[in-house]
Amino acid sequence: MLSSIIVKAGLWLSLTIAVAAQTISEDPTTDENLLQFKSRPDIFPPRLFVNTTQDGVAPGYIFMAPYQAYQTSAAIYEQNGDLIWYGWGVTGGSNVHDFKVCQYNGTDHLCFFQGFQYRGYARGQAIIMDTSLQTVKTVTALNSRGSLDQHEFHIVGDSALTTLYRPERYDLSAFNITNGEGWIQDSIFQDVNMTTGELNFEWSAMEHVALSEGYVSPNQSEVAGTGFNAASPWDYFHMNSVDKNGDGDYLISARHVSTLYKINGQTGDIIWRCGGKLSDFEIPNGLNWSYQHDARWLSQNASTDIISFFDNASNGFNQSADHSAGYIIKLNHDATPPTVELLHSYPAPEDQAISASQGNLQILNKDDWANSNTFVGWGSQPAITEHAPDGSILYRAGVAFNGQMNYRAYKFDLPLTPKENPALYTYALSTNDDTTYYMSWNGATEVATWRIYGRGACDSDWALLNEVPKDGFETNFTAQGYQEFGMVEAVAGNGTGLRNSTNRGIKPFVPSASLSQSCNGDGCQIVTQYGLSTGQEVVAETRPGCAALPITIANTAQDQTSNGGGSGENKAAVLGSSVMSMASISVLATLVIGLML
Ligand SMILES: *[C@@H]1O[C@H](CO)[C@@H](O)[C@H](O)[C@H]1NC(C)=O
Ligand SMILES: *[C@@H]1O[C@H](CO)[C@@H](O)[C@H](O)[C@H]1NC(C)=O
Ligand SMILES: *[C@@H]1O[C@H](CO)[C@@H](O)[C@H](O)[C@H]1NC(C)=O
Ligand SMILES: *[C@@H]1O[C@H](CO)[C@@H](O)[C@H](O)[C@H]1NC(C)=O
Ligand SMILES: *[C@@H]1O[C@H](CO)[C@@H](O)[C@H](O)[C@H]1NC(C)=O
Ligand SMILES: *[C@@H]1O[C@H](CO)[C@@H](O)[C@H](O)[C@H]1NC(C)=O
Ligand SMILES: *[C@@H]1O[C@H](CO)[C@@H](O)[C@H](O)[C@H]1NC(C)=O
Ligand SMILES: *[C@@H]1O[C@H](CO)[C@@H](O)[C@H](O)[C@H]1NC(C)=O
Ligand SMILES: *[C@@H]1O[C@H](CO)[C@@H](O)[C@H](O)[C@H]1NC(C)=O
Ligand SMILES: *[C@@H]1O[C@H](CO)[C@@H](O)[C@H](O)[C@H]1NC(C)=O
Ligand SMILES: *[C@@H]1O[C@H](CO)[C@@H](O)[C@H](O)[C@H]1NC(C)=O
Ligand SMILES: CC(=O)N[C@H]1CO[C@H](CO)[C@@H](O)[C@@H]1O
Repeated sequence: MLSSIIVKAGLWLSLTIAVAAQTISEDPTTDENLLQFKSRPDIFPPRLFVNTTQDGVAPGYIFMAPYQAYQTSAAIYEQNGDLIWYGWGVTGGSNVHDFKVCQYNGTDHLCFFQGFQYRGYARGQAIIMDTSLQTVKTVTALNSRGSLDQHEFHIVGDSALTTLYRPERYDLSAFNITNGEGWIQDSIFQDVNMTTGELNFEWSAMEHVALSEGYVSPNQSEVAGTGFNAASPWDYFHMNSVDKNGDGDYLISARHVSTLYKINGQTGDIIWRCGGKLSDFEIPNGLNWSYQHDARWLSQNASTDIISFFDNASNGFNQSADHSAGYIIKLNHDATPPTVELLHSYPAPEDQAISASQGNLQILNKDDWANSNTFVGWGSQPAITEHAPDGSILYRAGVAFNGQMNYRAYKFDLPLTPKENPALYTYALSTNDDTTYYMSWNGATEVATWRIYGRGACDSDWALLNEVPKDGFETNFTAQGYQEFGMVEAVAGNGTGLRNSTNRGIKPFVPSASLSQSCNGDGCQIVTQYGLSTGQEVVAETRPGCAALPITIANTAQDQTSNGGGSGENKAAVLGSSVMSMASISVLATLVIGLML
């Protein structure tokens, strides 16, 4: 019995890995779908291809977290596709989902889920970073529930709303599981008070929704589960979003029942169902949705709910419309029976296949949703679009359709100044040649120019060689003559020096006389096989640098006094400069977001 469970789990796991392995590049250095940078050889972020940009696109940066890629993490891009931040290595060693700006402790933060994924669900934790890209808080499962699932991490006021997927033993003999115990995947959400860390509320599908509401039978789809064991429980409900209103009630979306539910925040009772087998609303002919995601209240009172959601319209084997689409619907409770009306739809591009899973709809200006641009993430199709209020497409981009997926995508305008310092790589063909600088600052949004410094020895003063405009994620500059040590300073548009690369200085990579035959002024060829022996003796050579100096930051007094210090973010800051820039950024961020939403 036990061994057969292990064998099944093992087989299932190897299938999952086999599926994933297909999509991962073996050699990222030759993969056109990945970005590469000389100053950050550790990261290979997915390349964002921009296919359409038209007038009327809202300002902001694109937040995604593509997975089934060579590396998987949170990514921020400029609208032109340039990278701003790739979180590989600092977001944790597994998939990231639902990466977005959130409000924590009264200021803008970054929120995401991080965990191990098993087909349609995951096990992990929720993470909050400040605008210096440092983790300040994690949210975990409470009430003996193990770990969180990927589908939701949504902060409303001081409530953190999370989902949990839990295998539970269940008598499934009615479904022909008669040889032993059956298993279902319960869908749970929790509401955690962020101030106290206490559990406000918890709701379980198993306690409120019968198995017969589901459209997906055991083993019927790739994520349904057989119902045979804890590694493959039957996922009859599949909760995928949770929202909360001012009355303390909840709106949830569940994919395998194609239903939106309003849940009483005191008793857990279902107040109404919209869609699915037991809909309390009459749904007009032609308005069919199914397997939907990301249901959000836009406005809500006793007579009317306005709700936005993403209609997958398919789960890969049962389709309710030609295309996936973003929808805004109006529920009218005063009609008898209550009705649903489609107010807006944001359909997928004609030539884009239906999204088989995942996806989301972001109303960019929720206060004026009827006249707002909308931003759509197409889930299993790792594409994004921005739509004008009439639904027409203003912007279209995506990472390569090579097996990568992206659960949710967003657009936000938020200034970021990382705690990490800028990165620099320098190169010279010989010590008689010019020196090329390659500089980047992963996560920085405020850099306009780079100041280039050089010096001949550790005890010399830095000479300012030039100041050049920032050019995408990584800027290069060729300085005249050989620079034994290099340093760069990131400079804001107002001329303020924001941060330096390491003040020890960086020594150039200089090929030896024999190696330099494979190099030119721009660098050396990429190696693909071992060459012939040069006959040289192997020397255990080191490349000594200068000692690190304490970092002193000039002129932060004004900014510190004007903000009074004491923000939660400051705790994470070590350097004076981080304190300065983060405090002022919080203020700026609040202004920018205030204008946008
Ligand atoms: C259970 O088995 C019966 C008889 O073979 C079959 O008709 C029915 O469809 C099965 N039910 C399920 C849920 O597989
Ligand atoms: C969270 O706890 C604080 C402090 O007890 C309380 O003031 C607040 O109302 C709570 N929030 C929620 C959503 O329960
Ligand atoms: C397909 O979806 C429709 C409507 O959502 C439902 O009535 C039908 O039972 C589903 N079919 C299957 C095989 O799941
Ligand atoms: C589950 O579905 C897969 C794919 O259709 C099929 O190969 C497999 O035999 C099914 N498993 C069981 C136990 O019926
Ligand atoms: C809803 O489904 C019906 C039947 O499958 C189809 O004819 C109709 O076009 C669909 N409506 C929409 C809005 O796609
Ligand atoms: C309820 O909301 C709807 C839609 O926003 C609005 O038209 C209506 O006037 C509101 N009703 C009340 C009583 O506030
Ligand atoms: C964008 O264009 C590229 C190259 O033509 C294509 O491979 C890709 O599928 C397109 N992506 C989207 C989201 O349309
Ligand atoms: C200059 O710009 C930076 C980055 O946007 C900002 O943090 C700083 O407050 C500005 N300084 C002045 C004096 O405006
Ligand atoms: C960077 O280093 C230069 C040279 O030492 C110095 O003048 C400048 O103030 C430093 N900039 C910052 C932001 O620390
Ligand atoms: C420097 O950057 C420019 C613009 O991105 C690029 O075209 C050029 O190839 C780069 N030069 C070197 C030496 O890498
Ligand atoms: C929240 O912010 C307040 C005031 O800015 C600060 O005193 C407090 O420490 C912060 N709390 C957390 C948990 O970061
Ligand atoms: C989450 C979800 O239901 N995704 C489905 C959307 O539609 C496509 C295409 O049919 C399916 O493959 C996905 O599984």
